[in-house]
Amino acid sequence: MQQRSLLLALGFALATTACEADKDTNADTGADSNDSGETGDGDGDGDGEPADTDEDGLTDEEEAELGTDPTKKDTDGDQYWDSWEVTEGTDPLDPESRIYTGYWPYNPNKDEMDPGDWNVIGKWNGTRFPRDQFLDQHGEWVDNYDFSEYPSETKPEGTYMIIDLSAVWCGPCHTVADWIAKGNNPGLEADYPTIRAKVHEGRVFWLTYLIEDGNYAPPSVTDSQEWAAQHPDAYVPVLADEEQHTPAAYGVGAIPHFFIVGPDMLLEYFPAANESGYETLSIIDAYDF
Ligand SMILES: [Ca+2]
Ligand SMILES: [Ca+2]
Ligand SMILES: [Ca+2]
Repeated sequence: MQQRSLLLALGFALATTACEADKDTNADTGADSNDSGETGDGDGDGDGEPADTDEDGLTDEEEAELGTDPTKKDTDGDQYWDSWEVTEGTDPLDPESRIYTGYWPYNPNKDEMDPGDWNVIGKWNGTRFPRDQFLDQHGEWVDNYDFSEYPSETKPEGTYMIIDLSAVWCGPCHTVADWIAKGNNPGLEADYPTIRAKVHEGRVFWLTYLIEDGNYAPPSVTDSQEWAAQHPDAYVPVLADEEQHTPAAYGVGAIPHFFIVGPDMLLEYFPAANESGYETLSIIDAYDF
């Protein structure tokens, strides 16, 4: 619960920052700010635009009908803006009704992005990580492009992702997952001393893709659930790649394998054939997020 609260607090901080301090950041996160001032009186005098005082994408009038707060982007405090919940059919007045049970981020603009294509991929920097959906440990379909363009305080243009290809049969994969979740591995902690903080402070996303089950077969949602139960971490989505798209496109001989995807969903770093996947962790560790 404490970890969830931290993420919640981060969400609040972001919303507050965007709302009160810097209207420029709003453009990236879905609020369609018009030319009226923050304290617009709502009469639309001259511009004809209905007022959206909190710039959450719902007009004050719509919010009055819904019962949501026209001065708060996220009325129920569940991290998801009121307009996003309306779009996705969840209840903006109920914090238990959320777009993702796992509190994963959400990008309302993802449909405007190039979705890429699993049949046209590359393993070099600047190529696109395709859009897809995967079942997480809560049994929900997760759109991987919801992690795109997600602003953090230090990276307003978005948050980078570590893509972790793991398998149930893979002992070292469990070792890494357990270290991320529990911090119980002095060797890994010494090698990559800043990674866990970066993951748990929302400065980088860690996405675990299960690419095989315990018998080298395609994974299922049950594998996601059992993995997350063994290595519980509220910040890490465990995604069952049932279709095995990621290993087909990005697999190498050894796992765990790690690569970096930018907030634009373009590969930021993919280890060369002669490099260890762990090199990715060194780069994230050294990077000043
Ligand atoms: Ca509004
Ligand atoms: Ca609102
Ligand atoms: Ca809600």
